Amino acid sequence: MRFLLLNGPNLNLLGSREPELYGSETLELIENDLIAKAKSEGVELECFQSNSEGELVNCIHEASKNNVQGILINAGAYTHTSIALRDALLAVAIPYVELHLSNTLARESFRHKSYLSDKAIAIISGFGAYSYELSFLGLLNHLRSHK
Ligand code: CA2
Repeated sequence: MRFLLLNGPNLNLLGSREPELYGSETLELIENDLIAKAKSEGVELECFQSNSEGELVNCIHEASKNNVQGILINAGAYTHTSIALRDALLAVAIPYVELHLSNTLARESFRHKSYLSDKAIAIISGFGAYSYELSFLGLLNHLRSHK
């Protein structure tokens, strides 16, 4: 099986700023841990981060050509603004899990709106870096039981 992990704007700064909010692990560490976890489950995990909405859309299009079966996405602030990302995910029709480090519903009201949630398999929010592992396990379980 092949999965894609997508990270949106500013998540490249993880580990360097605001550790009280987003934890002290770098994105590279989170990605490498998840690649190893995925490998142990027989899943090939591709990782991509961009601060640009268009690049994220292009990566979702590529996922469809590359036979990606599931997507884990932390779209960062684009979660709350991007109809383009929503449309891309719906266009390729690849099952996805929306994930967040923080509990977005416990934060400012502008973070309560998500353009991705209602079409996601599930939402994992608030477990810090562990949200990535939980999302991976949930997506894997979902796809194995919905063959
Ligand atoms: O909690 C999450 O994972 C978020 O997707 C993070 C986004 C935020 O806009 C969403 O509402 C919730 C912000 C990512 C910013 O990442 C930083 C990492 C380190 C230092 C500064 C920002």
